[in-house]
Amino acid sequence: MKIHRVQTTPFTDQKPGTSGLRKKVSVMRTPHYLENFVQAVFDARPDLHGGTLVLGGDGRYYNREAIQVILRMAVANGVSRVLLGRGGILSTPAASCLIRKYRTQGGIILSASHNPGGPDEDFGIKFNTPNGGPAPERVTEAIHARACELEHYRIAEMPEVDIDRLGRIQVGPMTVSIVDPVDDYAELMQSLFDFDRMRALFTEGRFSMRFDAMQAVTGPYARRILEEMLGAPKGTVVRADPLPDFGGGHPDPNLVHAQDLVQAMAAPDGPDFGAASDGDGDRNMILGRNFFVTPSDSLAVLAANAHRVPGYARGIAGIARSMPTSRAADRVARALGVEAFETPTGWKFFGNLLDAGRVTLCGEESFGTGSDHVREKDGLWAVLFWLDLLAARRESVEAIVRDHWRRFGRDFYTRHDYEGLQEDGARALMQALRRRLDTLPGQRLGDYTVTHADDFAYTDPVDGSQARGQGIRLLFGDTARLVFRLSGTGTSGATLRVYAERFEADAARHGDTAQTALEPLLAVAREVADIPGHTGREAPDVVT
Ligand code: G16
Repeated sequence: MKIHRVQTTPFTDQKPGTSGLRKKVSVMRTPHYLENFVQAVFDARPDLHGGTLVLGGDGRYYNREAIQVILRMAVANGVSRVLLGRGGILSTPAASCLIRKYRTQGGIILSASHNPGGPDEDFGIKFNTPNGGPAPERVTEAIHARACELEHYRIAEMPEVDIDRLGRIQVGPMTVSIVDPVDDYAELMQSLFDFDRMRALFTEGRFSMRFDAMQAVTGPYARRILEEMLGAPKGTVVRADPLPDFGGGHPDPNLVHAQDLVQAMAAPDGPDFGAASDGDGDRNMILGRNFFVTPSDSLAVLAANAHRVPGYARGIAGIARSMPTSRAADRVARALGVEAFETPTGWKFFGNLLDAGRVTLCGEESFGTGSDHVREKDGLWAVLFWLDLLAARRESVEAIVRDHWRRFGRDFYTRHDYEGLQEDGARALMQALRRRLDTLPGQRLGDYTVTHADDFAYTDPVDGSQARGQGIRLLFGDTARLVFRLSGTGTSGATLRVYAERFEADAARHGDTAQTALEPLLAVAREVADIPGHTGREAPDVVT
């Protein structure tokens, strides 16, 4: 087998964002671009030489071509075994599961998550470390540094590998083991949840569910587990076939992009339980009949009920949430007497806490929930957790959440996204806020008085690593909070995220909608950040 050493010019824009490198397909297809990044991964992770690499992606446009390139480069870089999902398919949590279960030296996951797919849309690539989690910043920085200085990459000359047949293929000195993408993941789910109890829900026939796979990677996982293993009627999983362009949709499980599901759940005879997941299967949205569970509440409810689910019946060690996620989970942690952590946005920041056994459950407002069973957020896991809870409590989704609010109080919560902004304007907005951090405390803004203002910084309690500039926080006493940050996952322009929350202990006031309860606070946000002035926008593009 011939190994070529191909000359390349460094690409300085290969800096991974919140979760890996995400670019337009056209950029990824620039000659040597993908190869440059992959070589940087191999160079930054010498353990892969002679080691095992997990490989797979969410099946989006360019997935199959990229898999072939990475296989050729893996041989050339001395990888001894690649564990590949059949057809190049692995959901992000399933990839994490494989990396951990087979104690590999890491994995390459091809996905741009909830971003649209297709020739003119997005592609992504990220490296996960042997703990199964997204590479921490010191690793992504090493990969980026290497990508900026590379002069050559190594690639083998070989025929295409048939990635659609299960089994082992020998490619020169390297073995490619093509595995069923669902098997190991399904087995892990069985070890955590009470499958008999959930099956009874369906077989008794008084319960109905709709799972929207959004024509993305979770379809095969949900079909196998919900319909084949748990006996949910065929058709429970809709839009179940993964498509390279996600059917032209935006595979983001939220109230805007999963409209069909939201409407189905609003019908008088709609299903009892609705759920959706995203492009690569790590996000989730939870709905009851005509009832939306915010991701922040979902984390808090799961934590408060974890003792009812077999995998967590022994109790949880602690709970972590990303900073912009509401503080609902902190109240549960306090009640349980366990530690609560507030980390920057990005699942990678949970890794050390999970590895150290300090936390069991983690969650983010961006429709991400997970636990120590893998090191990624896990969409279907969250859905199964809820399903097991519904089976255990035999109450509706809405009843469970309202009961939770009565016990712990309600954290009204919303996020407003202003998308496709001019980068200069968005940066200027953040800079202007930053300049006022010292003078804002004590000021009265609308109905609220600022008690604390900062640019969130985090010191990892396990290894002491630091992250700065993670979002502007304006605190208004213990009850209300505004957060401003720029998204780190977009591929063009800038996205401003404004997060608003307000705590309400009085159950008599829990009936308001989040938008009504938070409008005065959102008015403060518009004004204090001068959103119209900096962005030219009067209203957000997406409200969740
Ligand atoms: C990624 C990260 C999450 C983060 C989300 C949004 O999710 O893994 O931790 O919360 O992006 O990030 P941002 O607000 O910077 O756009 P995913 O599902 O895209 O991998």
